[in-house]
Amino acid sequence: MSRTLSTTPAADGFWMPAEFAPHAGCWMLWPERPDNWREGARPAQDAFIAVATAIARFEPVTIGVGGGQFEFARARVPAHIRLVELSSNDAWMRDVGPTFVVDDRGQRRGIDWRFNAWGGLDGGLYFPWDQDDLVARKVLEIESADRYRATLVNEGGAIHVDGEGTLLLTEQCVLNANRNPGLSRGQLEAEFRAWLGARTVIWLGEGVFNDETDGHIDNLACFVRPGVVALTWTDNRRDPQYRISRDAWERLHDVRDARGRRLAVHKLPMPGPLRMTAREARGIVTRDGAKARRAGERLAGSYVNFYIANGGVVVPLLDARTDAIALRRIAALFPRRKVVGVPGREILLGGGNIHCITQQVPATVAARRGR
Ligand code: KQY
Repeated sequence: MSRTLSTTPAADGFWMPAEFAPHAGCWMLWPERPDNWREGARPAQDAFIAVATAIARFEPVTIGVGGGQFEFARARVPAHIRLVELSSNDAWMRDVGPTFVVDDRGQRRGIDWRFNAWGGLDGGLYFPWDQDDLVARKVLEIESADRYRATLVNEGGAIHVDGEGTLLLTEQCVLNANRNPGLSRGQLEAEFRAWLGARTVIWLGEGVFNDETDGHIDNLACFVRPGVVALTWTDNRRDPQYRISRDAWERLHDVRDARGRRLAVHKLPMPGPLRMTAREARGIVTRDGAKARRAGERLAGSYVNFYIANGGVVVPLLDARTDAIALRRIAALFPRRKVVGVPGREILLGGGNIHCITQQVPATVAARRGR
């Protein structure tokens, strides 16, 4: 059973745990729309299967699949990965799925944010998005978790927390007039305190250059553990990413987190710059109501867009020139987890990466304590 609650998580003693805290599992969606994924989404489906298979080494994975492709997907996805029929407009579970919150009595609930396809009719990426906006609710039904229907437009990729009261956001996305017009920075901070249990909000400026989500934090920077942040970085001062990452670096060095700590910031190399090839662009169907994809367009590739699983980190492989160094640095940041690289280019062509297509279900605090 999943009740819809009219309170907020913080008022009920719930907070969002960090991604690096133990998980009960992971949710994904099946990509199929031909106006976002080339060649009828076949290469993207292979990439999603590789991600799901890598994550399933560490924790149970469920993929939501539209009814029309259920049998086809079942024949291709390994049997130990659960498939459930679930309609959606595209396949970004991070953004359309619930953000789970827990309390210290062993309960788990979910926040169902309002979703507007990254900007609604003012720069959003497709129309309609009605099925996406139902995904979180359906996942919460299947998980038997109570639901908070948020008043805010938000996406899971726009927030990162350390689980100890610190929230990382970008101004470019969260203050964008195409999300919650009329709410000031202060009002948004108060909202996120109520929804996520955050006490300290750290604002970075812009997200990764040319990121079509209006600069999601999950492509730019993330917490590795409390007090430690990974940041996408380039030393090339002529690259537009340099100014963005430099600004983030300075802001991260100026702040204290919710526990009063200074942050240690670790740089991950930026791949590329990567661009969509003519062949890749030709494979995508152009349709009214969906963002057009063009040859030569710069892709917002980033190694920060990884998924932290129980005992593992699943990292997108994006550029043979930088993959090895990125994997080494990530392995050094997570000495107790196995780092697994999975080809990420096909996911990047759709506008995001591994973090964007996954959503963790945290273990409850009681489960973590073995109760
Ligand atoms: O950054 C994410 N969390 C999602 C990327 C969505 C791209 C939509 N085409």
